[in-house]
Amino acid sequence: MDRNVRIIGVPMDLGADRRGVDMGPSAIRYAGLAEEIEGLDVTCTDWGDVHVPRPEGTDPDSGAPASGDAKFLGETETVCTRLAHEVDDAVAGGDFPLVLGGDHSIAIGTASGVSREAETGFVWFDAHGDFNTPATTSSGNVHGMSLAAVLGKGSFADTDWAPAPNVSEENVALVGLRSIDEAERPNIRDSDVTAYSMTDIDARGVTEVVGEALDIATDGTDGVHVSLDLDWLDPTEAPGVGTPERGGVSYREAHAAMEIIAERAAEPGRLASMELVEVNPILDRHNRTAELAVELATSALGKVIL
Ligand code: NNH
Ligand code: MN
Ligand code: MN
Ligand code: MN
Repeated sequence: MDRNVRIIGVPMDLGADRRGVDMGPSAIRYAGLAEEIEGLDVTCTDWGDVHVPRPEGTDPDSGAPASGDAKFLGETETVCTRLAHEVDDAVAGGDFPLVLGGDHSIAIGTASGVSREAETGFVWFDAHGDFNTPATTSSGNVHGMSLAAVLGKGSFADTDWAPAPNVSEENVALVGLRSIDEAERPNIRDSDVTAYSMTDIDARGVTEVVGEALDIATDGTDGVHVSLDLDWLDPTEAPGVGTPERGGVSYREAHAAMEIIAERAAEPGRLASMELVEVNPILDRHNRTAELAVELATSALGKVIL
């Protein structure tokens, strides 16, 4: 990594049902994130947390009637707007934003901040598509809608905070899918994103799939944002997530993916930003999912074995 890493925590849990994901930023810091980054001879500054309202005493229907079925949409907008400002500020200051969630709804803020002045491609590592809209969701949870929001799908098209200013569907690749809702599937199929399921990884191997995902995300863009939902990994490796799905990538496959990102992101500006989301310490075992998040981040930032 050729830039100072700016850590931005977002203790957000309004976009998911299981409580505890708001403690993700603390758990990832406790697992030694800053120390491990500095061990790579990369400087690192922790900017603390973006303020997030507590769900207690907050009305889930705050998103106004136009929100359809999306819980805490008003608060999500507030948090994502704050985060977008922080991420934009980091990029403008020449830093590399490393955002710690929190649930995946925060990606809406990261995306809007990082793409404010630059065409940005996305690689979205996840068991889920996060492609629901308020019209198709069955849970009402915004973390299952975050990528659709970034791309301005459904009623998100009518908001000024959700669609990211400079992200095109053609430059978005999802990797590792294995749990898509029935009503969500057409949203993905009818879009111009490229989606790789676990079946693709089985058939072609993680190296080839991630290489192709990076080709898509770098094609004509200024930089790539890596959004890493820890439920991308198999729950045997990452038990501390709210919605674990069997059949995810192994420990080594995850590292291989991050190492390819580091290799391909060597040109200045190529890797634009990264976020680590959905770590839930309450459901975790001895902080191992947070520790894994730290390991994968350092792999993406250039840690090599030899
Ligand atoms: N698809 C489901 C929903 O819309 C689950 C989403 N859960 C996630 N996404 N963890 O990454 O609620
Ligand atoms: Mn500012
Ligand atoms: Mn997700
Ligand atoms: Mn997920």
